[in-house]
Amino acid sequence: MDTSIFVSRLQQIGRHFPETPKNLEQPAIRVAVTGAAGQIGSFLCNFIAQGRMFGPYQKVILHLLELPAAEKVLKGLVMELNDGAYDVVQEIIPATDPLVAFKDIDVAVLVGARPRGPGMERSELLQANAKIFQAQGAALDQVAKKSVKVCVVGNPANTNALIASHYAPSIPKENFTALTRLDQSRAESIIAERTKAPVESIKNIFIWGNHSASQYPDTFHATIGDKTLREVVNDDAYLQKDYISKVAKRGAEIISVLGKSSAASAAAAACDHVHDWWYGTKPGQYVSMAVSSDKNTYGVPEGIVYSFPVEIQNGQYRVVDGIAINDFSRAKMDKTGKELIDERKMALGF
Ligand code: NAX
Repeated sequence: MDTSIFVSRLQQIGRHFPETPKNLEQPAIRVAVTGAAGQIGSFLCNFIAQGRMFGPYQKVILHLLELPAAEKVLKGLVMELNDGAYDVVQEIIPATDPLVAFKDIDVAVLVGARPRGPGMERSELLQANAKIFQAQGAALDQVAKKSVKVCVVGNPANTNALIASHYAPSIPKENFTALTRLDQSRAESIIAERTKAPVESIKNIFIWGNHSASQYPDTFHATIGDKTLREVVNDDAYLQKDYISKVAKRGAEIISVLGKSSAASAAAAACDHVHDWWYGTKPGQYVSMAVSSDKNTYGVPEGIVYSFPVEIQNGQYRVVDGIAINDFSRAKMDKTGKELIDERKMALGF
């Protein structure tokens, strides 16, 4: 865990602080969570309320969106959040209408999505989600702040982000992103387990492409302490085959062992994604975020939402440039890009 998060947790527990941190003077941040009463949504709301997304000094107003069928569960979640008496929560606005939930928001974490039903084809799943993200994109366009920062978690996350952006023409494309930070955390934790190195000593494993089985965790530029990751692991065959598939299939592995899908780790990754987008990354720290590919970076096709390594300052991310791409990486990056083009065609018809 990042030391600053650890320190902020301790401060949260302390409740009364001797100094007056700057954030106390900032207006409350309005953050919407969709699918709030679901597995990931409930963890996410609790984490935000405990200061994990914006720190312990920044007030938030939680806008929680659910389907009408889950309204009662949402009511229960709100009761529990109120009972937590969290310092950072200024107000909670539960809603079943996106036009209410997205009114004047600064941040949206779009978690609610249609899961894959039995016998459902991939194209049917994409089309069912296209309807949800079309409606939510249009609602964001109508009532959210034009500066709203959107992080899509609900799968297929990259293409859902693209759809929402497509139907929100008055909001810059750069404001629509999808979560691949969990894939990055998984990629780091698997290496930490194998090498016994502390997870915080592992830097700059990048996730390229889609949050799907085709994603490419690139270890060619990563380090562990003052050595290259490849030198420490000393097993190129593993890094180029089994490791890549282990990272990509970690979600399925969790389901097979736990009997349900990842929730707390996904919520923690969503907090880290938004936290770093809001406050910035540390010098030399790169994080994975799926973002609009419109700047024709690294030969990735335009018009998709593709995961790149980014660095962030003043609330603006920038794809890290100058990373050398070898033939192995090129092939993997092209494959995952092609899958995103296919998804776009199935969901949006172009
Ligand atoms: P759950 O089924 O527990 O919760 C989903 C919630 O969304 C439900 O409460 C449902 O009522 C609500 N919902 C559905 N459609 C909605 C809509 N149109 N508006 C508002 N609410 C809506 O699923 P959970 O385990 O929380 O997973 C949520 C999504 O995250 C899934 O699509 C899942 O595949 C995806 N994931 C994405 C990850 C990532 O890294 N990008 C990793 C974890 C997770 O697999």
